[in-house]
Amino acid sequence: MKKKLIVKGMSCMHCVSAVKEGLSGFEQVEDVEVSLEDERVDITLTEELSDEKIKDSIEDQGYEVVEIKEER
Ligand SMILES: [Cu+2]
Repeated sequence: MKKKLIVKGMSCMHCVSAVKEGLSGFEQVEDVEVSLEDERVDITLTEELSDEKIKDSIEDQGYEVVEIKEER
């Protein structure tokens, strides 16, 4: 399962690692890919992880989640 997010506020590699690190704390997260240019965060999951938790994790780092789309 993949979740594709649009995230505002990421501006450099530090932001990318902060987002990745926050998400890697969830055992369901298998992989995280971030594109700064496109303001995208693609998360590969082994099991369902709620949008709420994903959103909280990223927003705790100081970034804004504007969209979450699910792909199976
Ligand atoms: Cu940054």
